[in-house]
Parts: sequence; structure tokens; C-alpha cells
Amino acid sequence: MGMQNLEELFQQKIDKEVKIEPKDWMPEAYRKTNLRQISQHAHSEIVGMLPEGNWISRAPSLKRKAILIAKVQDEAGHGLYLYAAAETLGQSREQMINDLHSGKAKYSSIFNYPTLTWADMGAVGWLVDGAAIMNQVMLTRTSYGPYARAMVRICKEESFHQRQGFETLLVLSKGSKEQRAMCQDAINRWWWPALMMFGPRDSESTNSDMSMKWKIKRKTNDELRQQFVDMIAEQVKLLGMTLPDPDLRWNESRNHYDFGEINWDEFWQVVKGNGPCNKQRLDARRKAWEEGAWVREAAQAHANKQRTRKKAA
Ligand code: FAQ
Repeated sequence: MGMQNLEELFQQKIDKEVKIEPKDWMPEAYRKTNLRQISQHAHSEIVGMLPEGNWISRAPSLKRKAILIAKVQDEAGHGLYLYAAAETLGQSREQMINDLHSGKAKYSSIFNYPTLTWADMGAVGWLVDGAAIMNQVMLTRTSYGPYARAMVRICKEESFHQRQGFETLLVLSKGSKEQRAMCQDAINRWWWPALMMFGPRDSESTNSDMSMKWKIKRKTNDELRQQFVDMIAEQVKLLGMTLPDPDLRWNESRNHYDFGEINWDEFWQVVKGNGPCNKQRLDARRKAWEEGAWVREAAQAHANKQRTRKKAA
């Protein structure tokens, strides 16, 4: 069968909502963009453990500490399902991790901001996990089977993460004057970076057209960002707090909230590696990889022994 026919059949499958599975024929560009997105998503989950890990030893109570540990552990699990999904596209996990450590692969801009106070744990849960879910609910229906299936479980866990973040802030919002100020300050610092998580404006989004055609993405960056603003602009009222945007207001004719201009310079600086914590995050990951070498070697030696024993038996 000619290449063109294969591509037509492939697109027909996509249009009929048939999932693409690892052994199916797929255009090389489809394989590559899935590998890019899934591996970057996996890296985000793993790097995303660092800002929250920072507060495990300082959580204000045993209960809060147990919750935070569970959340950070969930992120590790998400990273692992996603690496496994990406591996089905023919790249080894080691290669993906090398690409992260060398700076070749991206991870979400959001994790290059510092977590300065306990209220940041609430703001990260509410806003960062909130933005993540908005994007990931769409991805449960993405066209590549292994990615879609990983997303179903991830979304269940993320919704618990978002609720715990909101509840953390709700407690602070009812607390002392200092606690309320800490809550507002965390919202002020995380709001704009959370909006940047959805990626560049549609007009600047290089991958969107093909990803929409192939149903890897089902909503554009701007559509998801708007949906997120509409949700958070209402939820913030329950906290008795405000969002740091003087242009935020309900627009009757659009049936959406209008909001101010994102600082795209800042976004691209962070994506290029010049955000407040980029260096710290990559250094931490490289160090963890080096210090974990003996565990990987021991696991490999054990697997080899098992194999030789099985052969001998
Ligand atoms: N940061 O053409 P597009 C989490 C890059 S949630 C850095 O629009 P695309 C949970 C983009 O890669 C966070 N780079 O790209 C958690 C591309 O460059 P490339 C992770 C960004 O792929 C919570 C270029 O800009 N979630 O981890 C960003 O169609 C709390 C042009 O952009 C996901 O990864 C950014 N924000 O759309 C964990 C979801 N935005 O690759 C711990 C899956 C864009 O061509 C604690 N990913 N770029 O060199 C996606 O849905 C998509 O990849 C988008 C970007 C929507 C992020």
C-alpha cells in the first residue's frame, strides 16, 4: 500500500474515534509529537515533585504532612505511567531522561517557580493541579491508546490534589490576619504562571494544528485557558480572596470572563531555561539520577541472576 493510502486510512481511523495502538501503522510525525508531548509530560510530573517536596519536612501538622507525602508520591506514579506510555513509541526511558538532563527536552514552565510559604502548597494544589486537570480531562480522550488510558487514572488522583489545595487555602482564608495575607500572596504569585501552563496563544502554538487534526489535543491552548479562568474566577470568591488582574471581569456578550495580557516574555524566558528555579530543578534531578545509580545497577544485577537461574533450571 502506498504511503498516501496509509495516511488516509490512518486519518479515517482518527476521525472514527478508533484509538491508535503501539503496533499500528502511524505517520512518523504522529509518533514523534506524541513522544515529545508524553515524555515532556512525564518530566513535568517528576520535576513537579520538587517544589512540593520542599515543604514535606515543614508541613504544619502530621495530617498535612501525610497528605503532602501522598500527593508527591502520586506525582511520581504519574511520571512512571507516562514514561511507560512514551516507551511504547520506541524510545528508551534512559534516553528520555538523558534528554531532560541535557536540557534538550522541556518540562512545564510552572515548576521553575519557588514555593516560598506554606500557602504555596494550597495555591499549587488549587491552581497548578487545577490547570493540569483542565488539560488532562481532554487528554483522557486523546487518540493514542496508551496515553489516553494513563490519563484516566491520573485525572482521578489529580482531582483529589486540587480539592486538598483548595481546602488548605480555605483554612488559611478563615485564619488570622497573617494567614489571610499569606493566602492572598500565594494566589498573587501563582496566578499568572498557572495561566502560562496552557502554552502560548493559539496563533503562536506551533504544534496545535497537527495535534488537533490527529486528536492528540481536542481543545486549543486558548480554549482551555479561558475555561480555567472562568472556573477560578468563581472559586476565588468562596475564599474571599482576589485574583491579581485588574482587567478580570465578566463579559456578558461572550459569556466568559475577560482577563489581562499574559507576560509572554516571562513565559519564553522560563521555557528557555532562565526562570527563577530552572537551574536548581535540573541540578536536583541530575544529582538524584547519579545518586540512584547503585539502585539501578543492583536491580539489573538481580534481574540478570534471575535470568541465568531460570535458564539453568
Ligand atoms: N512549559 O505548540 P505548543 C503536571 C512549549 S501538569 C514549557 O502549543 P503543544 C501535574 C511546547 O512544548 C504539567 N514549555 O505545544 C502536576 C512547544 O515546544 P516543543 C504538565 C511549553 O505541545 C501538578 C512550544 O512551547 N502537563 O505536571 C509550555 O501543542 C502539580 C510551543 O507550544 C502536560 O504536559 C509550558 N507551559 O501544547 C505535577 C500536559 N507550553 O515541544 C506536580 C500535556 C508550551 O515543540 C505538581 N501537554 N510549551 O519544543 C500538553 O497538553 C501540551 O504539550 C501543552 C503545549 C498544552 C503543554
